[in-house]
Amino acid sequence: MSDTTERSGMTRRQLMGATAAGGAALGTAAVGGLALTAGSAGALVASSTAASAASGAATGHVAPGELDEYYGFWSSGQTGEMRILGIPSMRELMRVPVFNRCSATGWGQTNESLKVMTENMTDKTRDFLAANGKKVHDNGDLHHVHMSFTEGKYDGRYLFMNDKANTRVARVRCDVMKCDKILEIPNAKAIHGLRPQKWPRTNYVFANGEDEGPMVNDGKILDDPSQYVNFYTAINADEMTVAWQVMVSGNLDNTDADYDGKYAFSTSYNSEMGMNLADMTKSDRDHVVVYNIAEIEKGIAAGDFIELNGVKVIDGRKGKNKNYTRYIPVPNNPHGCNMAPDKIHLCIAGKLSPTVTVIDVRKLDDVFYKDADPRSVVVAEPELGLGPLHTAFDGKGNAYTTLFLDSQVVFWNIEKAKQLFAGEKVDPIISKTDVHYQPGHNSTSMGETLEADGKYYISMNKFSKDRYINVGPLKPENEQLFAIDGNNLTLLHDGPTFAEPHDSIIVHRSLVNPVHVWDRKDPFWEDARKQAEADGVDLDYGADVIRDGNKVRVYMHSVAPSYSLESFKVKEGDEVTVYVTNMDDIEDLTHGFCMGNHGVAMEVPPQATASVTFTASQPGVYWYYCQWFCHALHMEMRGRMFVEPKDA
Ligand code: RUQ
Ligand code: CUA
Ligand code: CA
Repeated sequence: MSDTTERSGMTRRQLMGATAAGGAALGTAAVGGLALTAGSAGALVASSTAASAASGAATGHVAPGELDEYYGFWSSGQTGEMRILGIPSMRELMRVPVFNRCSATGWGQTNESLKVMTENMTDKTRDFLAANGKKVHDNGDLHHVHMSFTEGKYDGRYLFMNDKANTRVARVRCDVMKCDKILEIPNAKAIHGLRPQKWPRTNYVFANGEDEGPMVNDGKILDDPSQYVNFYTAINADEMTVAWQVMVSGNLDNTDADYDGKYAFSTSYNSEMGMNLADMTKSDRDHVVVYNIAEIEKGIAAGDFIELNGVKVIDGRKGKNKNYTRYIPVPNNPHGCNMAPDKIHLCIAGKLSPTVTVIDVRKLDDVFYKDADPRSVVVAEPELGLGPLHTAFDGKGNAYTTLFLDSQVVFWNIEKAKQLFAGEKVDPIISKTDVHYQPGHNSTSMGETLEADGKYYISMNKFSKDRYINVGPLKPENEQLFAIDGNNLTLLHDGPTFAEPHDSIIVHRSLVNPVHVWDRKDPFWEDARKQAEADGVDLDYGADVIRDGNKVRVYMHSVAPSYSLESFKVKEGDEVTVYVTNMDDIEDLTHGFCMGNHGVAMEVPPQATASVTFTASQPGVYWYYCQWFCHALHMEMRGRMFVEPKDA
């Protein structure tokens, strides 16, 4: 961290130096002051007190300028982005656009982001979007964010996340905190639960298809649910391609994987294959599907699959092939599916039932290979309260389950729950704590890994009600941070959030090491690099306008506070692509590019290239400007596009 101070110092000096070189008439003092407000001041303060970062842990208090001990990676539900928080301060640090479109960064508009959003899209979706005059979906519904694992521990490489709305899975690179892959999952409908494989490493990301549909969904079957199926998908995490799918009976809600690399699990709340609420809740029992990964891989290798829309699909429906899947009956309409870091216990939250079903995953071999009764793997089923949704762990044998209807978290002991199940007179419940209000997901620091440390607990509450001053009929959600101390949870912080984080993970900061500036050789703008090469242009220091029929490619770079092109000319009707490369190499010196009245804007962080394409259909003079406050002379960082009339 110590070099941050130095580099921040350099930021200021270089800002002033660049201004002087630009021949600005402003006094040095004024420029220095402005440069500080452009962002370097924060970095200076933060780095100077970095050493005391851990000091606030006991109280959760992180003083201004102090750094958090943990990263919180947050989903955002129907906003479609991923968020980064500091824990325990609960400060929101960053929003990473993924499935949504973003006005600030140009996500969904730049050619680089459009490539990520479209390259692994099905043809069907591409055609659908074209029919609606679009290239990408405008929305997403991002529920679950999870990090890649190596041997049961977070490895800091990637974050994976689902889009329930448009059946996609995305990956975010942790080195730059940008989304680099979005994969639309064929056959499945509405990807909900998502988990990376924990052991031996994240070779697969597992993803649940929540909505049922006809196997071949071509408009011929509606009212014959017996022909409806669901798909469980294993994604090759390195390639971000579909490895295989399993066709299953009943829908799929949440999923998790074990710590041995042998089994993965899904909860199903609609084993009835009902098409309405009454039918989906009709049975006494639904089930947990258990996937035998090695047997499925063997089956695929032996050719026991059908090919459906380019994907190898194995038949794991009830009673079809008992090597691939087993169905464990659990109380009706379960929800959460959480593997404890003791490597043994899988906790299935009852939702409609006040219970959590605890499965000993070591007993699953007997079910698969000795045909033992599927219920024989259940080792506890404690009654905990109303509306159990998700369970988190402290690494000390305890579990924390959210009670949606009771607006509480129940803190309980797994071993005692097993004793109770075996007939002993013990109470597994350690405490119940009120939360505000109606919790869905929860998470503990490092709690879904072998390094669960039992320090912090987050309750992600679906309602804030009276917790904040009124902002109108649409209220924020409310998230509450607790310290776990002994047998108690101590409330440290309430944090309002915009629609609608579902899930979160809390990762120690030592495991996450993003860069400060991009590497010029980064593959993210590979296409721009190739195009510049073909055009004989220096992408790094370009100031060129290349005409290619009615396509015009404009290359410019930025060094605060100017672009290398102060104007360029195109003709009415030209398809214009503007490439901007930020040659500043100082941390936090982001520029932007906004073309006035063209709906075009993007971020250009240090040492990055970004590009955007539009049609110049209106003759006239248009100013483009830097839309990221970068310098005392940021306002002056602008230029003109001149669009000549067609027949001028
Ligand atoms: S689900 S509130 Cu989308 Cu994670 Cu349980
Ligand atoms: Cu460059 Cu503002
Ligand atoms: Ca049901």
